[in-house]
Amino acid sequence: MKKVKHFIDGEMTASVSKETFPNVNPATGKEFATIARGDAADIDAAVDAARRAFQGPWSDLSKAERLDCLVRVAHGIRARSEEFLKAEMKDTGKPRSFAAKVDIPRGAANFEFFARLARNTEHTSFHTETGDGRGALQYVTRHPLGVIGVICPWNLPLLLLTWKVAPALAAGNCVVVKPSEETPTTATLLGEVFKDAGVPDGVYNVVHGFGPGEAGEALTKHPDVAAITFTGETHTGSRIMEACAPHIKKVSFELGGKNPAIVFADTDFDAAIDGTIRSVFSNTGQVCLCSERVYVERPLFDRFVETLASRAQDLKVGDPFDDDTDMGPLISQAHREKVLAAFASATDAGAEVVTGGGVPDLSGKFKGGSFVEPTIWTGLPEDAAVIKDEIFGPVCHIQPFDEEEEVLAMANDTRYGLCAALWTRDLQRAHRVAAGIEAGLVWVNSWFLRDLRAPFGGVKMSGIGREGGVHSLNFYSESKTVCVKL
Ligand code: NAD
Ligand code: 6OD
Repeated sequence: MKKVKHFIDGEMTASVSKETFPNVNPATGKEFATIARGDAADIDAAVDAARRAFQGPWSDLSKAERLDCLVRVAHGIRARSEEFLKAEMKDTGKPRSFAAKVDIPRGAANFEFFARLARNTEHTSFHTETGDGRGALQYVTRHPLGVIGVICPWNLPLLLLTWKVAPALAAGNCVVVKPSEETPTTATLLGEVFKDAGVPDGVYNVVHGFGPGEAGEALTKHPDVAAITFTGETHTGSRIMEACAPHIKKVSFELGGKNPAIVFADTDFDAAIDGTIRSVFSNTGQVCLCSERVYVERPLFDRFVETLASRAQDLKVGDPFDDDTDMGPLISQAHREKVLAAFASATDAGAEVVTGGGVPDLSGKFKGGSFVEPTIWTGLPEDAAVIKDEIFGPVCHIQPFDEEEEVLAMANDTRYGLCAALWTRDLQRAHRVAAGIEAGLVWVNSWFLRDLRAPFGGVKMSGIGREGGVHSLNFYSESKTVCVKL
């Protein structure tokens, strides 16, 4: 059986302990590879390699040479894009229709984008009056932090990993990545690409394994890791923050969400339906930006619910490798149990199940996959658990509203604050509601439309800090102000 190994100091290596665990295809439930199970000893080796690369070969290169390396990595991903695509589809069960458009192209684009951005960053300077007619010149330089710990989730494995690794390296650091235990393969393939691109050994390291008490926790606690960049669940973020506290490590957190979509009666109906189908069901609802709470102005409510349900029923659920498939499985049986528990909780709380609510009847090898049906509920009170807690599955609840103030209050009544989608033709209202929404990102008449320069991140329990453009480069570096009396 295929073995997925760590990538440490430019070499594919087994765990010091020799322990492994299974890699399961969520579309079939079948194990297809074993994964090295890293612990503190493997993290020590990876951090040591990264520290040596940072103190030597990586920092010895000029900035232009380092950024050229990143461009070669982007080319390397593109040259092997079919291999990356198949690996991502097998690890996650995501359909080709999504992964080929989103995950893999963004993996390459992240490297090119941050290489270009870092090439064009400018230093700031100030002239300060000193009262003696001569003044002082203050200039600000930026410096890498050293070794960065990168901890990633399973929902967009290559996209989110490269979204962190590319700016960290562009700012001059070296990295140790702990991918999700569910999705190890593309992180490892990327090691081969780094090697082929001639990037010095130790600049990019990968240690596989679990979080609590194992590789993930060891990375957060390692004294030579200067900062942790993490995307995942809010609860995990709290654990990581505690682990980072003793060394006052910098943290950047992209966490959970319970995102609202608000549809006003004046909307372009077809656009709102198309957008909401995407924002609820893309990647089987496993995008942190997905809308799990949909609010529809009452005059449009019945028509919207009926049309969205009919479109959800048309989604083709099944084989990720079939070009026509719209929705693959959830990431694992364990996650399916969690989503099915939410389905049960919704019906217990009195939801009307407009469509879905169960497991699709798939035949052959997909019988063992962790599939659920695209699901839509109505009729729940706003304090129902499934309206409060992130489900991370292909499901939404649709609530009617009458007044703008009322819908803003419902949209903001959550501990999360990642994003929102507004659907309206009234741009004055769009600006007003966008201003009132408590979230880091608001899309108007669109969803997941990305400009990599824009700050990305959440408020409240959806995260700390911003990624994107210079915000990423600033997180992965520290400024130094030099004041020269003239
Ligand atoms: P998770 O928090 O369970 O795991 C994420 C990573 O953290 C994994 O690599 C895991 O091994 C590691 N980990 C777990 N416990 C750890 C610990 N104590 N110390 C160190 N590492 C630890 O999240 P997940 O289930 O992989 O991903 C789904 C979650 O991620 C959802 O809540 C989703 O909203 C969130 N997410 C947020 C964003 C965003 O941009 N805000 C993007 C994607 C996913
Ligand atoms: O597009 C991105 O850069 C990004 N960070 C997306 C996050 C999606 C969450 O699942």
